[in-house]
Amino acid sequence: MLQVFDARQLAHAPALELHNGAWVPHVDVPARAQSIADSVASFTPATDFGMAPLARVHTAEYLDFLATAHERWLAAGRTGDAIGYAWPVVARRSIPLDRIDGLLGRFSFDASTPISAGTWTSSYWAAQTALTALAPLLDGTQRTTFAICRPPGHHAGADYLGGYCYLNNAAIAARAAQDRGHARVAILDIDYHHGNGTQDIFYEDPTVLFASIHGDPVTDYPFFWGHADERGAGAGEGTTLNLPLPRGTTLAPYLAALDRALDAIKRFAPSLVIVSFGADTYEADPISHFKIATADYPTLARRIAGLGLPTLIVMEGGYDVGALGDNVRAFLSGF
Ligand code: SP5
Ligand code: ZN
Repeated sequence: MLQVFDARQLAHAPALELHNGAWVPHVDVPARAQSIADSVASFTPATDFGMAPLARVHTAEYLDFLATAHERWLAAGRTGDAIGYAWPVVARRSIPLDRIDGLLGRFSFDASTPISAGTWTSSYWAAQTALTALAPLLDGTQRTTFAICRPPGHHAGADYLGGYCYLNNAAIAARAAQDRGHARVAILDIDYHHGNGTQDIFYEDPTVLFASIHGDPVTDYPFFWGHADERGAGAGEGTTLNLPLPRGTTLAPYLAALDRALDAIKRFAPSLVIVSFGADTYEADPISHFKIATADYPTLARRIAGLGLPTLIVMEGGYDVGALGDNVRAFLSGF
């Protein structure tokens, strides 16, 4: 199995996030990606596919903002990480603001996703990592590949960051696959958190199925997306499937939900599947609340492998750095 990792993803080093009213050390530490890379036998660095595949998913204004936000923050006389403190209420009109604080609010939705000096570099190479891992699936030389992406991507929408995510690596890979002839692509999101960015990007798109199993947003971040009645809209009605599960969920009910997601994928009949894989479903994850054990991950993976489709695995969350390498290796072993 080809595994792709690029060390430029370690440049992203946000210091703090706002958590329960306090500024606490950010959990997306560079050591996360390094521990995954250390746990796989060998990896290939990313190839540069340029900006075009990113622009298939993200707006030009957003990409320009993200690439320049930290410079603008410094130019405004600030130090450290750029972060917003005011957000537009849904459906407020878009105002062409120039002040960095206005832009940060406009292009983000939470206070846990600071832009550090290295954020653009790492986000860019995380997207290239996903594209590099996709390439051998497109030419048929591999059946399953793994992209060690950091920062993660599934909370990032077409024009917003949040949830530790800046560019939506899985969505960028999905569009690139479509551009290379895969008319129908399924994204199976098994991170603990709902992948609101991916959902938004494809919400009205009947050609991409988004199926997600996640902690119930009634109790868990990102709260405003991921409820079971969100099923897509317009031409995309029915191609979004949300399977929220309660805190404390163990393997058996998790597998029941996974089988529902896999049945939906089979009915959709894609020619390629992208797995947004978060190891934050792990029982000891410091910010999540499912009870999946390391020994359970091969079982999950075998069921996904049972689809028999070319499969790109894209790394999303997972914050128990000490166990992360073992959990990822366990998951990959099921393929
Ligand atoms: C990709 C991904 O897994 N993103 C998760 C984003 C969750 N963000 C908010 C949850 C609040 C947890 N803050 C924890 C700080 C503990 N030190
Ligand atoms: Zn997560």
